[in-house]
Amino acid sequence: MLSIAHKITKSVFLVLCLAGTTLWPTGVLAGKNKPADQNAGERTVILFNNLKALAPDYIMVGHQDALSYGVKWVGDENRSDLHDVTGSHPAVFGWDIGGIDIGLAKNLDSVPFDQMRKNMISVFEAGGLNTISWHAYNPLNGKDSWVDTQIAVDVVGQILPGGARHADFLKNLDRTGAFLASLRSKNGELIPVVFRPWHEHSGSWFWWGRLHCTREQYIELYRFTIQYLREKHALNNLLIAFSPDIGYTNAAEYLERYPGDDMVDVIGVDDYHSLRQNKPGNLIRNLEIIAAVAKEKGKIAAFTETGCTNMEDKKYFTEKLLPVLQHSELTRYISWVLFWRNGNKKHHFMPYRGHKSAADFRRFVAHPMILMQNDLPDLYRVYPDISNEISGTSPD
Ligand code: BMA
Repeated sequence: MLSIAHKITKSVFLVLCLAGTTLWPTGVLAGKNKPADQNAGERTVILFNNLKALAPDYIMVGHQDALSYGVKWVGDENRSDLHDVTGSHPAVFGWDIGGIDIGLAKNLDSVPFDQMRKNMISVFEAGGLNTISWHAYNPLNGKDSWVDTQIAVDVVGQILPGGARHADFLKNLDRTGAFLASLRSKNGELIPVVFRPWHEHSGSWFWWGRLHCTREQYIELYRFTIQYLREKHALNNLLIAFSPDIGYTNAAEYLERYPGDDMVDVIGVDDYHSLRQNKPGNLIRNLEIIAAVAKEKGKIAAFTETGCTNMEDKKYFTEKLLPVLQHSELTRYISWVLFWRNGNKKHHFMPYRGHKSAADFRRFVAHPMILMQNDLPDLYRVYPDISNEISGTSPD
């Protein structure tokens, strides 16, 4: 016999299930594709679908730490180097939470986490896209992500379930999860974000890189991380980005350590090398491979990190990058390009006010395919056709 309490609980559960099933097909999400997380929140589903709808025709500009600092300034309110140069912030805002995992108040590049959270929420409120990378500290010794590329270190093996240091990893993951769970809009709703953990694993400069773990260990690390954040921290706001570095020449090589379609939403690549080495053909190939994989899997493709060191090439944007991005239907399918940070005059990947490549960047963003924040509608709303909401001229 069921107790009364059980009966009530059971009927409440049934009502919730019914509400859930009727809401999904008839509400705003009707006909929408679901992200990898089958329990993704409504805004996250909307974002995923809007990004897919924009993918064939537009490429958004992203900049790491755009609102946190630039060359010769730190922490100014509502400022970015790109705004100084073009009158608009970028469309995509990159952040890094390396350091949250060991309880620091500032990330590895000195950005205070409280300020980062506030800025991320304001990006969401303005309808823009946040993407988070994670230069995770080494849970064995508390040092940063970088290790010797020639000498294998066994960190991953020890922090996986059953490993001697698993409990230490969980502590770090709990701090990371708590930060992600604190990213909430005014009404308390989790804001959708792209989360890009364990990046550039095809190289060996990070402790989770190729030399330092097996394929199986890497995949287990990735899957464990995402499942733990989704389940233990109830995060239903994450679009997950997979982003190896260069080093693949076909889809099978690209997918060698792929953690699975149920984990990943964004098929990415970090490539600083191809243009630096004057090999645009390699970049075209790398982007075409990720775009083809993304299309085939019903996912998003993104150029998750790049940049020209110190903007030494004055025509980088219009003469090097734009021809690559425009090259084919596949390269044009890329959703965004994230340029790395403007740390200082000796370490920056974007122009700043007065810089010699500012004019070239202004010409780049004037291209109808290229989107800055000013061109974009709110990415968290449903539109009959989001392409009609883009400011300026059509891409054709
Ligand atoms: C690197 C450099 C470092 C920085 C790190 C994480 O490429 O920019 O200065 O600490 O990324 O942002």
